[in-house]
Amino acid sequence: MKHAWKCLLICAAVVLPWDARANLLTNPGFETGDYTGWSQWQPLNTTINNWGQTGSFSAAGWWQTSSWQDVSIANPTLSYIVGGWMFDDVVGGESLTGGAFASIRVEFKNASDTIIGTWTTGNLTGANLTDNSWNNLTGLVTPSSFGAGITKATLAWEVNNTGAGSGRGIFDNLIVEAAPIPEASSWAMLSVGLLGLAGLNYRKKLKKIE
Ligand SMILES: [Ca+2]
Ligand SMILES: [Ca+2]
Repeated sequence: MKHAWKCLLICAAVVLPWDARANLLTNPGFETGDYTGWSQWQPLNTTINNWGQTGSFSAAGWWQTSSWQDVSIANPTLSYIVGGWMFDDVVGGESLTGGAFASIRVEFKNASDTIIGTWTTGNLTGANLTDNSWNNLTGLVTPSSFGAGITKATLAWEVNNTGAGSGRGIFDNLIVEAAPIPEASSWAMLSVGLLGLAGLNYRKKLKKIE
């Protein structure tokens, strides 16, 4: 039985593509302690917090700033998890108010950098976010549903305002990742493994009865 489990685990590790999928973004949780991997507009309006949704750091921006990163989309017909997490720091007096807002968006582009379609959280204020907690702003999107020819995506987070806004947009664990959908053949192989295990169990029981 021990060997059967070992066999199944090895089998699952080899055939299931779960291990292969990964967040396409570099430094998505700012765990380098800086903006490595990110391009920035108005970088003087950003800082790095020494706390985060996970890990030790998160990104913060105020007034007018944005930060973005390009990734390749290998297969636009797959489902992708996109977006990230935002904190509404009411207790720290940093909630977005007075016309300040923040957003996360993913622009899906063709090889000529033409935007084919955009996924976005929309413009969010403190009123849109749960106080003093990390808000999950991830979504599932199939890039090809926007149109043909998508080869890359740009994830951007932005903080802006319509006047005398205050507060900060606080971001962590941004993500562009192909969703874990094991291929049919993988499921078939795993099923064979499970059936094999069930068979071994059955034979063991028979032996006990004998
Ligand atoms: Ca982090
Ligand atoms: Ca709120």
